[in-house]
Amino acid sequence: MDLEAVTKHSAFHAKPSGLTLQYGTAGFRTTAAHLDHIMFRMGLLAVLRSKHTRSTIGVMVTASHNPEEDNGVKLIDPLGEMLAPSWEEHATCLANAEEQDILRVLTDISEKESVDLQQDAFIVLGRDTRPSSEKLSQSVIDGVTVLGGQFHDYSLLTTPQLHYMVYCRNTGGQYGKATIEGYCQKLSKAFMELIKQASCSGDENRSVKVDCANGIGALKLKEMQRYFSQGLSLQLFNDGTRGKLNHLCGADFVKTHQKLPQGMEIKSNERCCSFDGDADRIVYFYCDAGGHLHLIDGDKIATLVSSFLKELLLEVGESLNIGVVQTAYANGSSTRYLEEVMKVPVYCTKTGVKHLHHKAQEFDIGVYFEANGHGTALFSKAVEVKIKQLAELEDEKGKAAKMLANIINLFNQAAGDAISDMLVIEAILVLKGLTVQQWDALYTDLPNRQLKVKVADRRVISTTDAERQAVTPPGLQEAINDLVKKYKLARAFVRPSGTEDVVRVYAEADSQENADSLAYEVSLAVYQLAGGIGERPQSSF
Ligand code: G16
Repeated sequence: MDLEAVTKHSAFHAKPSGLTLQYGTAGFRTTAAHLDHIMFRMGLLAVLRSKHTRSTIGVMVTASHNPEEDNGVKLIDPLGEMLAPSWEEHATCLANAEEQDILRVLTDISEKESVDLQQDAFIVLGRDTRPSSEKLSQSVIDGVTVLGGQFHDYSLLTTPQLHYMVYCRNTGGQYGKATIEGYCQKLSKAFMELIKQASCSGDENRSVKVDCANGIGALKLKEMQRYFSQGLSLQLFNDGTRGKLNHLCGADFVKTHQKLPQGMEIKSNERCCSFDGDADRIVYFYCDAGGHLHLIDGDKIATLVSSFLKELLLEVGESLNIGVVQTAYANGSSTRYLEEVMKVPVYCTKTGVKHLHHKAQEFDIGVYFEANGHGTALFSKAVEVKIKQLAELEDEKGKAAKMLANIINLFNQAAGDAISDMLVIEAILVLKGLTVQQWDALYTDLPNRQLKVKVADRRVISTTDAERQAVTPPGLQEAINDLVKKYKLARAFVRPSGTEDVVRVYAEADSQENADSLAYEVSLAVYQLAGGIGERPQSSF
């Protein structure tokens, strides 16, 4: 390590005094103006991680669903997964070190993790379309190069595309080619093969309107559209040419506010979907003849995917171990439907795809989706091999196995991916001959409401039982329990966000009015017991 060079360059990326940040749900996130030092330091850390794992590591500059003024960064581990938890701690430590302590922290990490400093390091970078992203990714590159790391800058990419690139590079190309072309070809080939296999005509309307949140998803869909245009026609809205990123549009807005995105012309019963700012989440929706919005969120995506996979497995004659992973945000109706009607085991983890992904790896086939539309399906290596063998058969079994093999190729198994998930959903709808309305009718969501409460320090809230119970501050869980008792079919929980400086509140009940009241009352309890700041929670939405 050229310690002198690190010190010199670090001074160009000074940490604002008094600023403390934590590696949260999906890396560091805050206002872009406060992130220069974080980017430089994550460049340094990525080099150490790459030397330690002897693999390519990814660094993605994005704040995903957050407002345009924010930005963020996360590191991607060798198999396209989120950074290992022990290294998240190193990241937080390095991010918050005072200037004079940087070298000591770097040395500590290297010693603790037995990093061979002579080892080569290779980093790949991607960034979203935020105005601040290009400059911030230059700061990452400064950190990478000062520690002698080599790099490749993919520049504009969706987050899941960078996860895919990392996975491809570290598996010797077995998973796919680590280029945009490789990504487009792999997904579109699988999609077109699946469409060809459809025996019934299904929903003839193979066109979807896509709200791109004014983000990177629009650019990448435009780039990719020609590869599958014969199978699916897309109409893109909020493509970034006019509106602001994530503002009144995008998956997070539609899901949280339960409102149609602005900037989209929608006729009744048209199939629509929304991506988020970095295209790692997707939700579907349509408006009925009465103008009522029907939201089809991550829970219903998990249901559609797992029921399709279960059916295929039956046809293939394989009884594999399939599991669905959700979080506390999963609608109670979805969990009931999966367990009682579909007879699929369901598991609940903490929020954050890293937790869901990890749990899903325990199954032959693990389907994980957060209600917000972030998710994918994972297939064990043994399953992939077996299905590929069966796909060689020229009988009905072989036909089902071919379908399954294509579905395996169509999923981005490195990370939840709005583009890949959209193609999977579209293929399943065609293959099953389902309309979006029939899909929606699988079960009825319990009315629910999500709110945010500002508090002085959201860390005063700690939780247990996959975030379904608050441990601190004292009295909060008891207050929630008392409020929940007032309503039918009710449930509520609170948790500190890992991507925004707020406490999140979730409530569901037998009617929208009751879900709204419960969410409001729980918000007031948070405000009173956890040190609320600013305006008190409002009861109107
Ligand atoms: C990120 C994570 C998701 C998580 C979301 C909200 O999404 O990847 O797993 O559900 O943040 O997290 P929190 O409630 O802790 O703020 P994204 O799409 O913003 O990267």
